[in-house]
Amino acid sequence: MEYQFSKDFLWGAACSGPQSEGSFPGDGKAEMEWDYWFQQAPELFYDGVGPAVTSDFYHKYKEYAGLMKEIGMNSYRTSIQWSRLIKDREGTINEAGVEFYNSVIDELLSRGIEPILCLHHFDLPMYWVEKGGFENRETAEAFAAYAAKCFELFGGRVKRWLTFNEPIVITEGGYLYKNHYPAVCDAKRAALVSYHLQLASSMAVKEFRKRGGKGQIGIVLNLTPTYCKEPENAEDRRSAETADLLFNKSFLDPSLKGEYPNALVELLKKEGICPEAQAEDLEVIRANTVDFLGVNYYHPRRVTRRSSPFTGPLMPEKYFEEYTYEGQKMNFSRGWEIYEPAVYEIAIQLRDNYGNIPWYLSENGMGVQNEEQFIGVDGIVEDDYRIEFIRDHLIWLHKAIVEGCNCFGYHLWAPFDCWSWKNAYKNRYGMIRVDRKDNCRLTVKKSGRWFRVTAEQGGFS
Ligand code: BGP
Repeated sequence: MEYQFSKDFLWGAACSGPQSEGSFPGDGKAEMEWDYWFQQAPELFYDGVGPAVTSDFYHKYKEYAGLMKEIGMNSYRTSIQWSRLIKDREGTINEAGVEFYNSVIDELLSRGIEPILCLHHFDLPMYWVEKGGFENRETAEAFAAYAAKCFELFGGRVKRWLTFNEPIVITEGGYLYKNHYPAVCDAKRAALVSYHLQLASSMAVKEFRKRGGKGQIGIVLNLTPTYCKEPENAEDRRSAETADLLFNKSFLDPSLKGEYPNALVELLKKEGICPEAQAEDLEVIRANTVDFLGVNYYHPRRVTRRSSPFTGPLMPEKYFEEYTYEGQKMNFSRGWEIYEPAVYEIAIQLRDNYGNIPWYLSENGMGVQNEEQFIGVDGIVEDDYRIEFIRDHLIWLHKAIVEGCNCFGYHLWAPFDCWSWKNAYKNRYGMIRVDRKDNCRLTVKKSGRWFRVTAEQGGFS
């Protein structure tokens, strides 16, 4: 076989608690930021669909697990909802939440699917939002206590843990670009939130190590490899370096190396937005780097130097402009560039500059609108575009592995169609179709069939 992967390679997919379970008030779950924001401003959400039902994983997890097995998955990442497990700031446990996550873990394990659990996927409970969210250092401490509780409750059966999913998106979504709650634009608050998110992640790693248990802990970072338009131009190169510092290295370096890049600290100081870090907190960050990394990769970032001075409140775009070019390969539906070689370049970076840390591609996927138009005569979504997308990325991943990169798996976003924040059900990503008009009826798409064969063979030709 031309593209053969190792026997223990992870073939799987990822989703999250808030995007799949549904909220279902009455089961003891507390309110989290998206429940609240949807109530405040439903018009911001595509088709007016909020997080109440999503894909009904809360009730249908057994059926989902069966189908995951059927499409060949040997691993599944989801997240625990903090607001489902813990009811309030005092740390009162919601027994129904414990029971639910125990049942999900049991169900997955009984089918030979490894559960990989993330502790936070954009879903801060309102009882901490009310206290200032991650602008408040107390929230970082509370996160570490919640993490410790999860390790105690589920640690015996879960081998791989992740602290946060895409912490930079929490910062940019909530505090720069208004895509997440609290939807403000304030670079100083953004920098503080980023710092506390990193601290919270490192504190959770510390709790994990304290228990001395089995298993490993990592973090999921969405990496956007940054390419400049005119590499021969020094200013252009600088614009790409700055974007890379702000969007990639701001979490990559402290999480993997235990320290912030000097150039980032200098930049934040120059702008007057550098958070005041306590020496003991920096020591926690230094001493608690992760065991492995999850890389979410969707698209690269193309930048060039600014053509005109930046005005308005401070934003990353002060340092670069994004550009598009003719012939750029785009997802025909989602508007994101498709650039597969970036997977290889990320791998080489991690091999050469980050100690060849073990990592896996924890999200990669192709969102498509109105996917029902691709339903064939047999009632199956004929998503050949998704098969091609996965294959093309795996080819570059394979090349990287052959060249000594330490990548141990591929997870598609997502196993099944799921709710996606303000985009709700606009873009479908799954290998399993969820028909929301028909009581969330589930059908395997063509990509699911292809994935099964690929996973069984451990590769493809
Ligand atoms: C990632 C997030 C996921 C998911 C995905 C697709 O960044 O980790 O939670 O939402 O993006 O996003 P969208 O539906 O906006 O295309």
